[in-house]
Amino acid sequence: SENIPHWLTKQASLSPHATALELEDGSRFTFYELMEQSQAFARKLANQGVVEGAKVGIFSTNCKGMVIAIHALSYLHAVAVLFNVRLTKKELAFQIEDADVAQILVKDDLEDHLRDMNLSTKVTPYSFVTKTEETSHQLASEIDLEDAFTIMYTSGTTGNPKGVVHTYGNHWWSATGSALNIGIHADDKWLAALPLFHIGGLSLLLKSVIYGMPVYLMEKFNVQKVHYAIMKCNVTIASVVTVMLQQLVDFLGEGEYPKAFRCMLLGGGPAPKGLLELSKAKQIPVFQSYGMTETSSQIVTLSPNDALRKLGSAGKPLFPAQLTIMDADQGGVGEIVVKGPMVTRGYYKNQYATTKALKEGWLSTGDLGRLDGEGFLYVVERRNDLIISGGENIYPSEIESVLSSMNGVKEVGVTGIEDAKWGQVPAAFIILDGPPISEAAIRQYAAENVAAFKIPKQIYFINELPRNASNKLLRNELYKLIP
Ligand code: S0N
Ligand code: AMP
Ligand code: MG
Ligand code: MG
Ligand code: MG
Repeated sequence: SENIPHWLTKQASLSPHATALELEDGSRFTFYELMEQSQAFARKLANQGVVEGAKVGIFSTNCKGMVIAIHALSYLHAVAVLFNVRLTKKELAFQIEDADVAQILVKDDLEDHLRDMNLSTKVTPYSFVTKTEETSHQLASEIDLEDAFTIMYTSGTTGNPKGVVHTYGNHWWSATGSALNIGIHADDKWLAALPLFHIGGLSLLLKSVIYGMPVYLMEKFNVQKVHYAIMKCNVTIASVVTVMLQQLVDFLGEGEYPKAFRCMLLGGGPAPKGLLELSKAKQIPVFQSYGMTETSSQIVTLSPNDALRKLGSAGKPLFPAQLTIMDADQGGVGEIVVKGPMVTRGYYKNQYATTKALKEGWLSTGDLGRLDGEGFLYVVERRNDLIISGGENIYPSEIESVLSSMNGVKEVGVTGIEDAKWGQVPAAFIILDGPPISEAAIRQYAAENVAAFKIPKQIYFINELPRNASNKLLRNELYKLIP
């Protein structure tokens, strides 16, 4: 084991009066207050039956209660399983079962949503925990960097989603690696408009505790509100996905952000070159990055010094990380393989997937890329035909298998098509083997099975799917079938 002091207790001792959290209503909480409230919540959770090592689900949009719940679980050495609130009942039920979730903490206003799902797992609203009496439970004073802290689900080409396990050490090194690139300034304030249930959001919350830096927490992204936070609330760094940056750039118009705003950390998917050029023209300090749930957020980032010179590159691996391109073709393009202490040790209870992805600490990302002469990474193609819509992942194979299971549907091919707002959206190409089915019926069936952002935006009824000699579906030729 490799123990350090509990990070929130430590920060509350180092900078008790410093602001940890600032909310949209202007309220602020210091590290000392955050520690006290998280510890109290932990003692109440202990009374609610949360034991060491328990997997506790969190179903929540961003709010103070979510922040406290996350820290409270660390005081109990419990593991937080963070759910995407956009999931359908089926998707959620799978993750709950797979992660051995003992109970789910839910933001009060989402409780009905979960109740409607009629899950068999105990569901506890934040306010119910708050009303519980505290036990005199012994809380963790140390963190073991090798212990698991969070689990987040990610899909794959085939089969079911996998629970990516993050240790405390993964988060610690992710925060450290980022600081060694972006730096830590005394006046920093990091804007959280990304959901905390994805790693891009969660990672900045943990940076706050590790750096002693305030987070400006937003319940959900809203272009006016983010613009306001950057212009008026002394935010110096913001994490965004492409669709957010696009809206911000449009909203900024001829204006300019304050000089103190020093980093727009862009991640979660590709960024169109035009958007990067536009951002450059407006002097928005965009830091492109490459990362994934498995790498506990960015693992490659373009530093400010190189940002303009290397537009379109995702940068260089962070200080603690290594990167190589495997089986490169003549143009130097091959699979991106990464290693570092921020890389997950594996998928929850899934040795098969873990062994397949990780070899001696090297993670096969499945993404294709190349390095230029100076070692800058260019991501060329995403893994497994992955579609990224507004920062959310969609695997064509998942939609294909869902739609194929519909009565009267014979075969399905799904591919991403360009979308002005979301970057990409899924389109389905369907062969029927019975009477005609309406598009609405197909969308309805999809809606029962998969999150709304995965429902095909375009549906085409066709007679034949493009396949190669060995009958493999050629997804990148599907677009040719669009009439
Ligand atoms: C873009 C967001 C905010 C859009 O959601 P919004 O506006 O809140 O939508 P709603 O009002 O809830 O719904 C309105 C309609 O829009 C549909 N919809 C919502 N989202 C999507 C979507 N993504 N694609 C398609 N449709 C969508 C709804 O279904 C609804 O439709 P109807 O009315 O028909 O039901 C939201 O999508 C969002 O928050 N996206 C970002 C998610 C995210 O965090 N992605 C990143 C994941 N990856 C990582 O975390 C790893 C990389 C990383 O760590 C990182 C990433 C970014 C920056 C920094 C880092 C880092 O390294 O630190
Ligand atoms: P997630 O685990 O949901 O964050 O998804 C990570 C995936 O997003 C990666 O495996 C890539 O396919 C894609 N991705 C992340 N960063 C970039 C980037 N800079 N350019 C292209 N694709 C990216
Ligand atoms: Mg994912
Ligand atoms: Mg995702
Ligand atoms: Mg089904």
